[in-house]
Amino acid sequence: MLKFFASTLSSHAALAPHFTARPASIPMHENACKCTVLAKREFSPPHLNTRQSAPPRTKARQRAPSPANSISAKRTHPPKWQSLLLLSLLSLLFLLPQRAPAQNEPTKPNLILILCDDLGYGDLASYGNTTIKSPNLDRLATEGIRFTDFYAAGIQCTPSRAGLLTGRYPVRFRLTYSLMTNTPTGIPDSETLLPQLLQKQGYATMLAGKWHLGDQPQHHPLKHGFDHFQGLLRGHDTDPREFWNDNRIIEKQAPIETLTQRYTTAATDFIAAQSRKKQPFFLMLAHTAPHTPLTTTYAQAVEEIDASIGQLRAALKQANLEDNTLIFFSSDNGPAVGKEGGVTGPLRAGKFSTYEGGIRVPAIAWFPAKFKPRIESRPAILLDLFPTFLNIAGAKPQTTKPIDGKDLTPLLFENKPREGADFFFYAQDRLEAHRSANWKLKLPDRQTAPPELYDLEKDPAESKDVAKEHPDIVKRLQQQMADEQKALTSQGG
Ligand SMILES: [Ca+2]
Repeated sequence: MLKFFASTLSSHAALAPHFTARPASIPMHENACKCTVLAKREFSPPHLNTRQSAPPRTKARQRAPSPANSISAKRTHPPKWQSLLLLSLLSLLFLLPQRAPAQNEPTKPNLILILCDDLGYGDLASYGNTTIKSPNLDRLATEGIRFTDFYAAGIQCTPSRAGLLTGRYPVRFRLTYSLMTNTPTGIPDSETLLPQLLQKQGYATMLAGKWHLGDQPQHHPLKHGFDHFQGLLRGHDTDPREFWNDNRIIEKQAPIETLTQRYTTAATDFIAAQSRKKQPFFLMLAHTAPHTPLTTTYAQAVEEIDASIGQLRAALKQANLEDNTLIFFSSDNGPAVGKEGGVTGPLRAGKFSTYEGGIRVPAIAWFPAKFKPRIESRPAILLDLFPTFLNIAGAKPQTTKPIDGKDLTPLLFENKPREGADFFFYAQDRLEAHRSANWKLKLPDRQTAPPELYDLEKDPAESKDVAKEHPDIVKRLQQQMADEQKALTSQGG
């Protein structure tokens, strides 16, 4: 079954040969240099200007003096009635309302985040799968930036989503387990979520799909930054499977086989509505698939997600928003491995593990008007989307709390390195693994055993523990883990 994964991951191009040397349709810096003035005014990243160049100088300033103007200039004092008329006109101008924004004024980019539930690293053709068909995702990957070393923010649903929407390791606010039905725990009011800050930037916000950050009234997505919500408060493996439309339950037991299409329809309707309003939007499309239970095969569940991407792109095209919309596609954690689960490609273990199979996930960033297509092998993590999306929207995190994610706009827009090369991975509240550049230190499940060291560049499958060969590196990474825990404790969340 996994014959295609026999080759190592160190040569990602070999897994997806069609990604190599595809020319960008639009040169990345072409628009950037045209509109510096507006870029600084509208957004933080200077590369984000979209639709128009800086306003031209006024004709009066550009024009050489005409003979008529010269004659006027020779007059010493205009007649009194002319001065009065001028004063009246000026007064009238002050009384007029402020002008409405021009049609072609730059609009903030729309942000679409598509998050799958338990989609494995090896489940897509662009990541080496040869049995599941995903033409729409393949196209998204060839037109966008495909990450080879992208990490989830947790090893299971709730912590990963909490990290994604706050930009902070969820251990900081003790949301480290996936929530069950009717538990009092949920996303704390003290956390500021990405959609809340995007609302302040004038964005309309919608969650279509799964929330899983609490099912009590105070945890509802409409109370944490989403203007609209269509989907489930919990996983679809819980009973009852209530389907919500904003703050109302509209179906007590939503059939599993309808869910992907329902989320997709909600998402495309939202896109159409927003295009009519001409308001930027943040859409989080959080599929419950291909998490079990499934009413189809696993492959069909992934293929339905792929079809959903096709519908989403058709909706963007129909709304004429393709040039001003960023799509980020990823998964909340690795796949459940087993009969009904997905595949991790060459990676070790799966969901619930801090070996690569549990945390390394597919990730595609698509914004063809701005991103050059490429394969990106430098690591990044879902936590990074918080400061990245905020920067694109022209905002700062606006919180005094530490943010663990790093702004990826330099990496995405200008192919510059991400700030920081250290990534920490928690199993519930236990700091269990640390990646620093190509090295990964992994504490074993049995806490008495010594830590394992892997060179992910040479051995992405984590098959050969090289801790004994590199005691100095083990010591350095152990110290960094200890420092990280100390800092986290001293910051008090
Ligand atoms: Ca999950």
